[in-house]
Amino acid sequence: MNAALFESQLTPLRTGIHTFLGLPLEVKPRPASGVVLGAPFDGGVIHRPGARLGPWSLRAATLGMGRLPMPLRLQRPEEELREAVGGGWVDGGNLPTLPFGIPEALQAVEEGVAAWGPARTLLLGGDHLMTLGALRAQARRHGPLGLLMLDAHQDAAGEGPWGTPLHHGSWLRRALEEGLLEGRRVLLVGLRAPRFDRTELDFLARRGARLWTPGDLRDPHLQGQLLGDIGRVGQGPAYVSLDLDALDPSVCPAVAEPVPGGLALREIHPLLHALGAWRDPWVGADIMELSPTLPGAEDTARVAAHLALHLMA
Ligand SMILES: [Mn+2]
Repeated sequence: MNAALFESQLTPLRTGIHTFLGLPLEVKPRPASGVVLGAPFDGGVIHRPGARLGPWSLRAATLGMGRLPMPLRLQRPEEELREAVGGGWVDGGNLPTLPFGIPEALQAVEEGVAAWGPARTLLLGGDHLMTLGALRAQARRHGPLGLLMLDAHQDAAGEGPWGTPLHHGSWLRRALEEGLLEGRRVLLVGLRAPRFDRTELDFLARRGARLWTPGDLRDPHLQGQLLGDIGRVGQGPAYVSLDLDALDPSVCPAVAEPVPGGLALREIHPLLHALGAWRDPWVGADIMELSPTLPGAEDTARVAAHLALHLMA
Protein backbone atom coordinates (compact mmCIF):
# COMPACT_ATOMS: atom_id res chain seq x y z
CA MET A 1 0.00 0.00 0.00
CA ASN A 2 1.07 3.53 -0.79
CA ALA A 3 2.67 5.14 2.31
CA ALA A 4 0.62 8.34 2.18
CA LEU A 5 -2.63 6.40 1.91
CA PHE A 6 -1.59 4.21 4.84
CA GLU A 7 -0.82 7.32 6.85
CA SER A 8 -4.30 8.66 6.04
CA GLN A 9 -5.76 5.54 7.65
CA LEU A 10 -3.44 5.49 10.64
CA THR A 11 -3.62 9.16 11.62
CA PRO A 12 -7.32 9.21 12.50
CA LEU A 13 -6.88 6.11 14.65
CA ARG A 14 -4.04 7.76 16.56
CA THR A 15 -5.52 11.24 16.83
CA GLY A 16 -9.24 10.48 17.11
CA ILE A 17 -9.79 13.17 14.47
CA HIS A 18 -11.12 12.02 11.15
CA THR A 19 -11.45 13.98 7.91
CA PHE A 20 -13.55 12.91 4.92
CA LEU A 21 -11.86 9.83 3.40
CA GLY A 22 -8.77 10.71 5.45
CA LEU A 23 -8.04 13.66 3.13
CA PRO A 24 -5.66 16.37 4.40
CA LEU A 25 -7.45 19.00 6.49
CA GLU A 26 -7.09 22.54 5.05
CA VAL A 27 -9.52 25.03 6.51
CA LYS A 28 -7.94 27.98 4.63
CA PRO A 29 -8.57 27.99 0.86
CA ARG A 30 -5.51 27.08 -1.18
CA PRO A 31 -4.99 25.64 -4.67
CA ALA A 32 -6.48 22.14 -4.83
CA SER A 33 -8.17 20.05 -7.48
CA GLY A 34 -11.13 19.45 -5.19
CA VAL A 35 -12.39 20.28 -1.72
CA VAL A 36 -14.93 18.65 0.58
CA LEU A 37 -16.97 21.19 2.57
CA GLY A 38 -19.54 20.55 5.28
CA ALA A 39 -22.74 22.63 5.35
CA PRO A 40 -24.07 22.01 8.88
CA PHE A 41 -27.50 23.64 8.52
CA ASP A 42 -31.07 22.34 8.70
CA GLY A 43 -33.15 25.48 9.12
CA GLY A 44 -34.73 24.76 5.73
CA VAL A 45 -36.22 21.44 6.91
CA ILE A 46 -40.01 21.40 7.26
CA HIS A 47 -40.71 18.28 9.36
CA ARG A 48 -37.83 16.25 10.82
CA PRO A 49 -34.66 18.23 11.60
CA GLY A 50 -31.18 16.84 12.28
CA ALA A 51 -29.29 17.34 9.03
CA ARG A 52 -27.17 20.09 10.60
CA LEU A 53 -25.14 17.25 12.14
CA GLY A 54 -24.79 15.43 8.81
CA PRO A 55 -21.19 16.44 8.00
CA TRP A 56 -19.82 14.89 11.21
CA SER A 57 -21.69 11.66 10.60
CA LEU A 58 -20.59 11.47 6.96
CA ARG A 59 -16.94 12.00 7.82
CA ALA A 60 -17.10 9.35 10.55
CA ALA A 61 -18.66 6.88 8.11
CA THR A 62 -15.56 7.07 5.90
CA LEU A 63 -13.25 5.98 8.74
CA GLY A 64 -11.07 3.16 7.45
CA MET A 65 -13.12 2.86 4.26
CA GLY A 66 -10.34 3.25 1.68
CA ARG A 67 -10.70 5.20 -1.54
CA LEU A 68 -10.82 2.67 -4.33
CA PRO A 69 -14.28 1.47 -5.41
CA MET A 70 -14.07 -2.05 -6.79
CA PRO A 71 -15.19 -1.44 -10.38
CA LEU A 72 -12.34 1.03 -10.81
CA ARG A 73 -9.79 -1.21 -9.10
CA LEU A 74 -10.52 -3.84 -11.71
CA GLN A 75 -10.53 -1.44 -14.64
CA ARG A 76 -7.55 0.83 -14.16
CA PRO A 77 -3.92 0.55 -13.02
CA GLU A 78 -3.25 1.38 -9.34
CA GLU A 79 -1.18 4.52 -10.09
CA GLU A 80 -4.02 6.03 -12.13
CA LEU A 81 -6.48 5.32 -9.34
CA ARG A 82 -4.57 7.31 -6.75
CA GLU A 83 -5.08 10.31 -8.95
CA ALA A 84 -8.69 9.45 -9.73
CA VAL A 85 -10.05 9.07 -6.21
CA GLY A 86 -9.14 11.80 -3.78
CA GLY A 87 -5.93 12.75 -5.59
CA GLY A 88 -5.35 16.49 -5.09
CA TRP A 89 -8.47 16.75 -2.89
CA VAL A 90 -8.56 18.20 0.61
CA ASP A 91 -11.15 18.38 3.39
CA GLY A 92 -11.91 22.07 3.90
CA GLY A 93 -13.85 21.52 7.14
CA ASN A 94 -17.31 22.97 7.72
CA LEU A 95 -18.62 26.26 6.40
CA PRO A 96 -19.74 28.82 9.01
CA THR A 97 -23.49 28.33 8.53
CA LEU A 98 -24.95 29.78 11.70
CA PRO A 99 -28.05 27.74 12.57
CA PHE A 100 -30.35 30.76 13.02
CA GLY A 101 -30.72 32.39 9.61
CA ILE A 102 -31.39 31.07 6.12
CA PRO A 103 -29.98 33.99 4.06
CA GLU A 104 -26.83 34.02 6.21
CA ALA A 105 -26.35 30.26 5.85
CA LEU A 106 -26.79 30.43 2.08
CA GLN A 107 -24.31 33.27 1.94
CA ALA A 108 -21.77 31.29 3.99
CA VAL A 109 -22.03 28.37 1.56
CA GLU A 110 -21.83 30.60 -1.51
CA GLU A 111 -18.81 32.50 -0.21
CA GLY A 112 -17.09 29.34 1.02
CA VAL A 113 -17.48 27.52 -2.29
CA ALA A 114 -16.41 30.64 -4.22
CA ALA A 115 -13.33 31.08 -2.02
CA TRP A 116 -12.08 27.64 -3.06
CA GLY A 117 -12.61 28.25 -6.79
CA PRO A 118 -11.57 26.90 -9.23
CA ALA A 119 -11.43 23.73 -7.11
CA ARG A 120 -14.25 21.24 -7.62
CA THR A 121 -16.47 21.12 -4.55
CA LEU A 122 -18.23 18.28 -2.75
CA LEU A 123 -20.69 19.64 -0.22
CA LEU A 124 -21.75 17.48 2.73
CA GLY A 125 -25.25 18.41 3.96
CA GLY A 126 -26.98 19.78 5.72
CA ASP A 127 -30.45 20.15 4.27
CA HIS A 128 -31.03 20.36 0.53
CA LEU A 129 -31.57 24.13 0.59
CA MET A 130 -27.80 24.54 1.00
CA THR A 131 -27.34 23.31 -2.58
CA LEU A 132 -28.64 26.72 -3.67
CA GLY A 133 -25.63 28.44 -2.11
CA ALA A 134 -23.20 26.14 -3.92
CA LEU A 135 -25.03 26.60 -7.23
CA ARG A 136 -24.86 30.38 -6.87
CA ALA A 137 -21.08 30.22 -6.46
CA GLN A 138 -20.48 27.69 -9.22
CA ALA A 139 -22.81 29.42 -11.70
CA ARG A 140 -21.08 32.73 -11.03
CA ARG A 141 -17.79 31.08 -12.05
CA HIS A 142 -18.96 28.79 -14.87
CA GLY A 143 -22.25 30.27 -16.14
CA PRO A 144 -25.58 28.37 -16.14
CA LEU A 145 -25.05 24.77 -15.08
CA GLY A 146 -26.47 21.38 -15.95
CA LEU A 147 -27.87 19.45 -12.98
CA LEU A 148 -28.23 15.74 -12.28
CA MET A 149 -30.41 15.53 -9.17
CA LEU A 150 -31.36 12.36 -7.37
CA ASP A 151 -34.33 13.00 -5.11
CA ALA A 152 -37.73 11.62 -4.10
CA HIS A 153 -39.11 15.17 -4.28
CA GLN A 154 -38.98 17.76 -7.03
CA ASP A 155 -37.99 20.57 -4.61
CA ALA A 156 -39.70 23.13 -6.86
CA ALA A 157 -42.37 24.51 -4.50
CA GLY A 158 -43.41 28.14 -4.73
CA GLU A 159 -44.02 30.25 -1.64
CA GLY A 160 -47.12 28.14 -0.98
CA PRO A 161 -48.33 27.58 2.55
CA TRP A 162 -45.03 28.49 4.19
CA GLY A 163 -44.89 32.01 2.82
CA THR A 164 -41.23 31.72 1.89
CA PRO A 165 -39.50 30.53 -1.27
CA LEU A 166 -36.44 29.41 0.72
CA HIS A 167 -36.68 25.93 2.22
CA HIS A 168 -35.47 22.44 1.35
CA GLY A 169 -38.51 21.79 -0.86
CA SER A 170 -38.15 24.92 -2.97
CA TRP A 171 -34.49 25.52 -3.82
CA LEU A 172 -34.64 24.06 -7.36
CA ARG A 173 -37.36 26.51 -8.44
CA ARG A 174 -35.30 29.33 -7.00
CA ALA A 175 -32.13 28.16 -8.80
CA LEU A 176 -33.98 28.05 -12.14
CA GLU A 177 -35.58 31.45 -11.56
CA GLU A 178 -32.18 32.94 -10.73
CA GLY A 179 -30.77 31.57 -14.00
CA LEU A 180 -28.19 29.37 -12.24
CA LEU A 181 -29.26 26.32 -14.27
CA GLU A 182 -29.87 25.62 -17.94
CA GLY A 183 -33.37 24.11 -17.82
CA ARG A 184 -32.88 21.67 -20.70
CA ARG A 185 -29.81 20.27 -18.94
CA VAL A 186 -31.67 19.53 -15.68
CA LEU A 187 -32.41 15.87 -14.97
CA LEU A 188 -34.32 14.66 -11.89
CA VAL A 189 -34.22 10.95 -11.03
CA GLY A 190 -36.12 9.10 -8.31
CA LEU A 191 -39.24 11.30 -8.12
CA ARG A 192 -42.15 9.69 -6.29
CA ALA A 193 -43.33 11.89 -3.43
CA PRO A 194 -47.10 12.40 -3.20
CA ARG A 195 -47.08 16.19 -3.18
CA PHE A 196 -50.11 18.46 -3.30
CA ASP A 197 -49.32 20.72 -6.18
CA ARG A 198 -49.25 19.99 -9.91
CA THR A 199 -47.75 23.43 -10.58
CA GLU A 200 -44.30 22.22 -9.44
CA LEU A 201 -44.16 19.61 -12.20
CA ASP A 202 -45.58 22.05 -14.75
CA PHE A 203 -42.95 24.63 -13.79
CA LEU A 204 -40.12 22.12 -14.31
CA ALA A 205 -41.54 20.82 -17.56
CA ARG A 206 -41.84 24.37 -18.93
CA ARG A 207 -38.17 24.90 -18.18
CA GLY A 208 -37.28 21.76 -20.14
CA ALA A 209 -36.24 19.60 -17.17
CA ARG A 210 -36.45 15.82 -17.55
CA LEU A 211 -38.29 13.94 -14.77
CA TRP A 212 -37.69 10.25 -14.03
CA THR A 213 -39.57 8.11 -11.49
CA PRO A 214 -38.05 4.87 -10.12
CA GLY A 215 -40.42 2.99 -12.45
CA ASP A 216 -39.10 4.84 -15.49
CA LEU A 217 -35.57 4.03 -14.43
CA ARG A 218 -36.37 0.31 -14.36
CA ASP A 219 -38.03 0.23 -17.78
CA PRO A 220 -35.63 -1.60 -20.11
CA HIS A 221 -37.06 0.26 -23.12
CA LEU A 222 -35.97 3.59 -21.67
CA GLN A 223 -32.29 2.85 -21.01
CA GLY A 224 -31.06 4.54 -24.19
CA GLN A 225 -33.11 7.63 -23.41
CA LEU A 226 -31.73 7.69 -19.86
CA LEU A 227 -28.13 7.68 -21.08
CA GLY A 228 -29.05 10.41 -23.56
CA ASP A 229 -30.53 12.54 -20.78
CA ILE A 230 -27.44 12.05 -18.59
CA GLY A 231 -25.21 12.93 -21.52
CA ARG A 232 -27.12 16.16 -22.15
CA VAL A 233 -26.63 17.29 -18.53
CA GLY A 234 -22.87 17.11 -19.11
CA GLN A 235 -22.80 19.05 -22.39
CA GLY A 236 -21.51 22.02 -20.40
CA PRO A 237 -20.41 22.69 -16.81
CA ALA A 238 -22.54 20.51 -14.55
CA TYR A 239 -23.46 19.87 -10.92
CA VAL A 240 -24.57 16.61 -9.29
CA SER A 241 -26.88 16.72 -6.27
CA LEU A 242 -27.69 13.58 -4.29
CA ASP A 243 -30.57 13.81 -1.84
CA LEU A 244 -30.33 10.62 0.21
CA ASP A 245 -34.14 10.34 0.16
CA ALA A 246 -33.79 9.24 -3.48
CA LEU A 247 -32.82 5.87 -2.02
CA ASP A 248 -35.41 3.59 -0.48
CA PRO A 249 -36.02 4.24 3.26
CA SER A 250 -35.00 0.63 3.95
CA VAL A 251 -31.50 1.69 2.84
CA CYS A 252 -31.46 5.35 3.91
CA PRO A 253 -33.99 5.85 6.73
CA ALA A 254 -32.28 8.80 8.45
CA VAL A 255 -33.51 11.59 6.18
CA ALA A 256 -35.99 14.37 6.87
CA GLU A 257 -38.70 13.15 4.51
CA PRO A 258 -38.36 9.47 3.60
CA VAL A 259 -40.65 8.19 0.82
CA PRO A 260 -41.22 4.44 0.33
CA GLY A 261 -40.55 2.84 -3.05
CA GLY A 262 -37.16 4.40 -3.64
CA LEU A 263 -34.01 3.51 -5.50
CA ALA A 264 -31.50 0.79 -4.65
CA LEU A 265 -27.77 1.44 -4.58
CA ARG A 266 -27.33 -0.86 -7.56
CA GLU A 267 -29.63 1.44 -9.54
CA ILE A 268 -27.65 4.55 -8.65
CA HIS A 269 -24.14 3.21 -9.32
CA PRO A 270 -24.65 3.00 -13.12
CA LEU A 271 -25.94 6.59 -13.17
CA LEU A 272 -22.82 7.83 -11.38
CA HIS A 273 -20.52 5.74 -13.55
CA ALA A 274 -22.20 7.20 -16.67
CA LEU A 275 -20.86 10.60 -15.64
CA GLY A 276 -17.44 9.35 -16.72
CA ALA A 277 -18.56 9.91 -20.33
CA TRP A 278 -19.03 13.65 -19.77
CA ARG A 279 -16.58 15.86 -21.62
CA ASP A 280 -15.55 17.51 -18.35
CA PRO A 281 -16.04 16.23 -14.79
CA TRP A 282 -18.75 17.87 -12.65
CA VAL A 283 -17.70 21.19 -11.17
CA GLY A 284 -19.65 20.70 -7.95
CA ALA A 285 -21.59 17.95 -6.21
CA ASP A 286 -23.28 17.31 -2.91
CA ILE A 287 -24.71 14.64 -0.64
CA MET A 288 -27.63 16.07 1.30
CA GLU A 289 -30.23 15.45 3.99
CA LEU A 290 -28.38 12.96 6.20
CA SER A 291 -29.96 13.44 9.65
CA PRO A 292 -27.88 11.66 12.29
CA THR A 293 -30.50 12.34 14.99
CA LEU A 294 -32.98 9.98 13.28
CA PRO A 295 -33.12 6.17 13.57
CA GLY A 296 -30.84 4.24 11.20
CA ALA A 297 -28.34 7.10 11.00
CA GLU A 298 -25.22 4.96 10.95
CA ASP A 299 -26.42 2.77 8.08
CA THR A 300 -27.62 5.81 6.13
CA ALA A 301 -24.25 7.51 6.60
CA ARG A 302 -22.40 4.44 5.38
CA VAL A 303 -24.44 4.36 2.18
CA ALA A 304 -23.81 8.08 1.75
CA ALA A 305 -20.06 7.60 2.14
CA HIS A 306 -19.98 4.86 -0.48
CA LEU A 307 -22.02 7.00 -2.86
CA ALA A 308 -19.47 9.77 -2.39
CA LEU A 309 -16.68 7.43 -3.38
CA HIS A 310 -18.42 6.46 -6.63
CA LEU A 311 -19.23 10.09 -7.28
CA MET A 312 -15.59 11.14 -6.88
CA ALA A 313 -14.16 8.24 -8.89
MN1 LIG B 1 -34.28 17.24 -1.90
